[in-house]
Amino acid sequence: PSAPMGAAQALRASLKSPGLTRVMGAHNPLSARLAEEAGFDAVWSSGLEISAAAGVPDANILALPECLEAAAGLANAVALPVLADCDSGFGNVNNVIHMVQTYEARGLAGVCIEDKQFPKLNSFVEGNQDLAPLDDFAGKIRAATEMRKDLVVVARLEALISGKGMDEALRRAEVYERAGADALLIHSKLTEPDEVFAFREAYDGDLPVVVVPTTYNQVTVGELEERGFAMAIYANQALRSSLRAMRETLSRIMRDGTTRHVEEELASLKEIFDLQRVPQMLERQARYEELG
Ligand code: SPV
Ligand code: MG
Repeated sequence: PSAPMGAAQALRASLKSPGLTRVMGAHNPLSARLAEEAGFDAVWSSGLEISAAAGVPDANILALPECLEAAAGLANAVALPVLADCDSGFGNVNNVIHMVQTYEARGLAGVCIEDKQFPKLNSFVEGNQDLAPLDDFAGKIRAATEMRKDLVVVARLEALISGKGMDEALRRAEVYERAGADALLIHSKLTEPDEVFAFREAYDGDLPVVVVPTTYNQVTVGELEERGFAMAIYANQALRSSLRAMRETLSRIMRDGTTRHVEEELASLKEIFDLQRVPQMLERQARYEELG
């Protein structure tokens, strides 16, 4: 029997395979396990989700060690490959080299870096969305791909977010491909998928193309496959659904003065215990205590 495929190899194979790779955003091991249980192909260690869970803006307020700890926690909890959102690489090319080495050592399958300045600001927040100089970012991609062993390196294009337009996105795509990127992520904040479709159509390189359909939420897996995309990242829907559910439950408890009316909408304690792997723990305990 051959050795089990490493996380990076699994992600690479999935990017290259026909059909759309479906990736779910997570911010903690519990949510990563829910993504695995639901049947997603991979997990996205979302900067937005991890920052939001920490109660801080998605603006490089959390530093590399905190992002790495969160991402490694996801990778530890699931058998799925984890693609880590690494913002603009935590600084300059030196930070990117350290990033690649530490993320790879902790079992991440891939890293994604975006061509914005450090500190970055979440793409959907009004404010400074300026691009990094092309050469600086190409240098980061080159450094990342030369310093990694197997880690997948995704180059994320923010030209459409920053208002620099399609030509700039295409020009940069070509440069990042030459710098060794394994995949391109084209980001858009439009409410229709037209501009990511136009990018996919006009880009004639060889790299798989990744999308994050957050604002153009009507797009389907079938359409994305038909257009030739390799991967879709559902970056924040799990966090947003839990937020809504928690808010409603909490206000109901305040209003009713009892938890009786919310009880039947809640996950059971058994569901929690199962996600914590309590049955496995008890089984192991019984086995080893018997041996001892
Ligand atoms: C994230 O999930 O942190 C992302 C995707 O980078 S977005 O929030 O759309 O920028
Ligand atoms: Mg992010």
